[in-house]
Amino acid sequence: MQTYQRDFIRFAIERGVLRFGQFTLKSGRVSPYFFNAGLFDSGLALAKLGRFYAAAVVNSGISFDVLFGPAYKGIPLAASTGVALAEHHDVDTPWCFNRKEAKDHGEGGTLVGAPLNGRVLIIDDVITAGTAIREVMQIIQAQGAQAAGVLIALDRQERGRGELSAIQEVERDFNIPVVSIVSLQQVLEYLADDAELKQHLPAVEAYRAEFGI
Ligand code: OMP
Repeated sequence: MQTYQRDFIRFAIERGVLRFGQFTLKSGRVSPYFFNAGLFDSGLALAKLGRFYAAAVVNSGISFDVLFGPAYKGIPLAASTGVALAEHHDVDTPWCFNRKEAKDHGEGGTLVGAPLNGRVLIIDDVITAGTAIREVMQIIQAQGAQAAGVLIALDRQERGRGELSAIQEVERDFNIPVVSIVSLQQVLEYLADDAELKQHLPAVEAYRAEFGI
């Protein structure tokens, strides 16, 4: 695990973004942990978050032309990643996002920001079963653009439709890399090293045995 990844897990736990308890997921699975990116809810938290995403973009080596933040949660994530790439990595990258509802006045349409052209790096929060990200791929394909990869904060390393993880299925079906700031494996390592958080390990490991890859 790299230093920025350990720092990210600590930061997510401190902000209450990564929590332990009992949570029903979109997929219907009942999970002993949840990652709520909406709780990076201050200017400083968002600035720091953008730096973690930007570090992961650079670390991934993925080349792309435009950042895309899917509505709603992906929008501040892509925006803060773009800001951090400019401020901390000297890279000025175009970025854009979609609306969920088409607008029929003003600039119109469902896309806002830079044109959704060329190689697109999708910035999102979490992939569990892969439903949300498949919808995003349709938006990109409809524009005639090409997905270059997906960057998320947490890879929950769960099975998708079959035996592969949802992320491995997306990588296979769309022939693109999916990278994350951290994965469940790294969260487990972090928990194991922390005297207080260790108590959550058995539940998370049991969940992983049932739904994980
Ligand atoms: P899938 O569409 O099943 O891949 O689920 C991804 C979405 O689930 C995310 O975009 C979130 O809205 C939500 N989610 C979280 O935000 N954090 C989690 O830890 C788990 C989920 C989830 O419901 O699976």
